[in-house]
Amino acid sequence: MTGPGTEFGKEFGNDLGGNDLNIAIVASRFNRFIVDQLVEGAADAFNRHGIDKDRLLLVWVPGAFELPLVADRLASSGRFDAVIALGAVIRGGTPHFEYVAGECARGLTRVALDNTLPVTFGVLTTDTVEQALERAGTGEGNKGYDVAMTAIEMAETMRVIEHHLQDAHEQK
Ligand code: INI
Repeated sequence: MTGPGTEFGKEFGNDLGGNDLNIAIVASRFNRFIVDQLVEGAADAFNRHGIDKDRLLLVWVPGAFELPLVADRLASSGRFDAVIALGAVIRGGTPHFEYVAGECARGLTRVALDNTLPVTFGVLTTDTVEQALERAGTGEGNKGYDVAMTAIEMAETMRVIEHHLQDAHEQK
């Protein structure tokens, strides 16, 4: 946020969205006992925010590598204000980890930019199952909850910017 003496004609991006958002979650079944906890965390965030369940869609895919494709289809449908990707990629000493985690992150970034839509990254990438469980609710918070709140905030920011740009265009 801005400090004393800083002046801007407009400042956006500090607000949470309303409860009229349509949000899609795509979640991976790999390490499902962890991802289930992330889905619960996201559901808790929606619930606290008063978003009706009819506005929410949940799609399961086999693994984190499959998240970007379905996220892209949902994002390009025009039906959602944000897409949330949830998964758990655990190193377990294999180089496969780098490919799955890296391509998943790269793919989801592309989905957001190609569709100009908030896509939040709730894919845990950890060395061990214990670390993943900690971030899925048993320790320091729940990543699913956090990325759901980020999606709610980003959806509102995009909406506000859109209105502002539209108004500016009409006044020209
Ligand atoms: N998928 C995950 O979501 N997490 C993992 O830890 C994982 N590991 O370790 O392999 C994983 N692999 C499967 C991958 O996401 C794809 O489903 C598979 O390669 C088929 O495309």
